[in-house]
Amino acid sequence: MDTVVLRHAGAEVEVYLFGGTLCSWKTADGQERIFVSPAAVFDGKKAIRGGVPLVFPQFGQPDKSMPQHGFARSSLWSLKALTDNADHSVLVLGLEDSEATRALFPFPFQLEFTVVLSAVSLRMSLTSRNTGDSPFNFQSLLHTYFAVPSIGDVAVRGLAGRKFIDKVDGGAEKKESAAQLLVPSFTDRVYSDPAGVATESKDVVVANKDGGAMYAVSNGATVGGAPRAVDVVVWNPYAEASPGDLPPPAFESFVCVEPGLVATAHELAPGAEATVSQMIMPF
Ligand code: TA6
Repeated sequence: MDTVVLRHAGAEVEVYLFGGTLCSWKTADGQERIFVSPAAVFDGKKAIRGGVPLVFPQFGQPDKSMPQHGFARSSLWSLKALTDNADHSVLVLGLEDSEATRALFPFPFQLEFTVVLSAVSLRMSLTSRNTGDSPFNFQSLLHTYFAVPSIGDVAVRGLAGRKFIDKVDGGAEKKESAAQLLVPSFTDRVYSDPAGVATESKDVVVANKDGGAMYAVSNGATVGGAPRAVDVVVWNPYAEASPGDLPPPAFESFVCVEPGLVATAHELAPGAEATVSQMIMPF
């Protein structure tokens, strides 16, 4: 399966054209920062388990006629641009509607996945553009699998006070009271802002619960060019919810922190675009 490798100042990312899935980010010290399951299937049919799967036009499976998390992560993307300058190197992949996608989602669209690699950071953004003349509803998300030494030692800081949907507790709506979210067991939460209140980004730190920070993560979203409250999903299945291509103990080695427009479906007007972005700085 074809990949594109981007290098800058000793750092390197590798992105599969299949799914547009970024499957490796090595910082200049050689450390791999992105998790991919040892049992990931690379058959060009099934979405790659791990990396940064691109979720569009649905999150989960509200439309049962469409695959879980939509079709973007199991479609063949094309290379649109590769550019370099002193500060960073940029890769742009594209996906647009086809007969296959229109059979599932009857609207013209263009997606762009942009990767900006610098010596000290990785910035990703998924832009969805409505290229038709009718509005459509969509969800989109960057499903980032962060490599960690041990999920039991992970804390996610910065979500205190946020509302979240607890998918492990029947979708109950709760409010985060902890200064740092620990992930000691199966966790599947969608953090969102009170409707119509916040437009700011949701910046978090993925850390060791006993202290040291691992990743500073800035998450943002826009719809129609205006900032929109980004949602952040935190997931780890532990053994009990691990899918077949993620056999235990693989769950030990990652935490998913996923920026998206997913708490509700969003309408995109003809000609408008929406972007979900994530900027990661490892410590
Ligand atoms: O982002 C969390 C989540 O929606 C979980 O509910 C779980 O389904 C996970 O995505 C993985 O989904 P997948 O379709 O990749 O197995």
